[in-house]
Amino acid sequence: MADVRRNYDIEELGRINTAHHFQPFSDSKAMAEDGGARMITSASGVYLQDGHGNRLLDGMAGLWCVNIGYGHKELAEVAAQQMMELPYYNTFFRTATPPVAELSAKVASLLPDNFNRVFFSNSGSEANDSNIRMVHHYWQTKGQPEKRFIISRDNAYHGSTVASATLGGMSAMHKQGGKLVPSIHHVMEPNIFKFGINKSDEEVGAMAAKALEDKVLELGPDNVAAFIGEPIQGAGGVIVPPANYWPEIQRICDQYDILLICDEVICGFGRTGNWFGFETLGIKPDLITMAKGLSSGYLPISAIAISDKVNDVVVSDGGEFAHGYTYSGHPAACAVALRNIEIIEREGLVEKVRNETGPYAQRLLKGLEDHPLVGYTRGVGMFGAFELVKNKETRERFTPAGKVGITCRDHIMRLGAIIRPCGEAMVFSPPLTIEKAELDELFGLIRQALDATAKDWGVM
Ligand code: PXG
Repeated sequence: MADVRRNYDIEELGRINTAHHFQPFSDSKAMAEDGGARMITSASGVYLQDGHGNRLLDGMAGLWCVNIGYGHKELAEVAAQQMMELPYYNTFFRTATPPVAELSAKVASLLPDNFNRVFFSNSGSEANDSNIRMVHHYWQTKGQPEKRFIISRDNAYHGSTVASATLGGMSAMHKQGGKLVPSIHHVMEPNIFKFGINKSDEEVGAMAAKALEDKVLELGPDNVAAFIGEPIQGAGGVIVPPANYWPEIQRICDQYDILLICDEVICGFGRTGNWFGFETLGIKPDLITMAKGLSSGYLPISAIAISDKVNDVVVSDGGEFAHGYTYSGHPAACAVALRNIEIIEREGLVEKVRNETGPYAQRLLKGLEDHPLVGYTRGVGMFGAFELVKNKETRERFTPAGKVGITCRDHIMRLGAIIRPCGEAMVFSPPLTIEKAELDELFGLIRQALDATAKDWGVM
């Protein structure tokens, strides 16, 4: 376990954090009343250390991103080396740097042969904004500017900027002014648990795919530019779609000449047991969003990968793409991402998840189905979810909505691990380096947390 490296005054830090830090996705008032934020001070492998000396098994890999686990010193070393040699130079106006060139080629080498070009941003949200810009650039260059609508799904998460929050399907975000781009439309998600009462998985898959086709016909196929989806929705609750869903979506996109964007921000870089979720789900995207596992979160960087189909149009006839960020292809972030990919390769993490620890984790997850609170489990590779229910037969939920998930989260934190509620679905997504013994520990704690939650809610 990592030492606490600095002699922090945790109480004082907590006080100034509460006073001055406006935290993302947090209710500052409620947090202050509950004693403020938990300070995480160091980490190693799959374990975090907090300011009060507690050790926590990080069942979420940070925010679904620390794929190689914590404490890889060589990433700090390549960042330091790059920052001493060249801390910054931009990639606008025909300049580049060695790390951005190398990372572009490396990312392209991980993708199917029809992907040969990569554009860089700094977060998943920005990358999705870039995808929207790219889609419009493509159809305008092709002389079909009326193809302008982008279709996404309810309960999708694609980011937090104005455009990416609109693209997402999170109603809480939309309610706070996060639905301002009028050309973005949403259709139902392929959620078996939510829509599958008295229906087969295939019926849910067919119904959700038909929702896309209906929307395309309603908007007019000549007006629809793109469809975006995570192969498996992450923040929505690790929604593993029915097997017939993506083949139908692919058919619809092909038939109506609609670009298909796979948001691989969570699924990418080994999470599903392949380098990318589109491989696991058998999807042929035209554009790909990546972030998180691209650098395992050690530095911020994201990318969109551009298929030859899109590239050939925008590069041959599109002229200058009037889009980019000051830090697109930041040299230190690129150097770190490059080494991160090398570590994933060197440690065989994709194969480990596919063949060894992924199936093991999924067996442990399935094993929770005998618990009175667990109404359904789902997962692939090294992530998954279990649904908390009051009644397993009817799938009746506890009321008020969302509260039982918080109880379960609080119990597991108290016991020494982090997993996260997405409403009533508890999700886990640990570093891909997690070992079987650590998975045993995680699921042991989950079971204890479930028992404690059941007691609190009067079930056991
Ligand atoms: N696409 C997907 C699929 C994501 O999961 C983004 C885009 C946006 O990435 P940035 O780097 O802009 O955050 C994400 C991010 C959660 C949670 O609570 C999930 C994300 C971010 C923050 C919280 O599950 N996913």
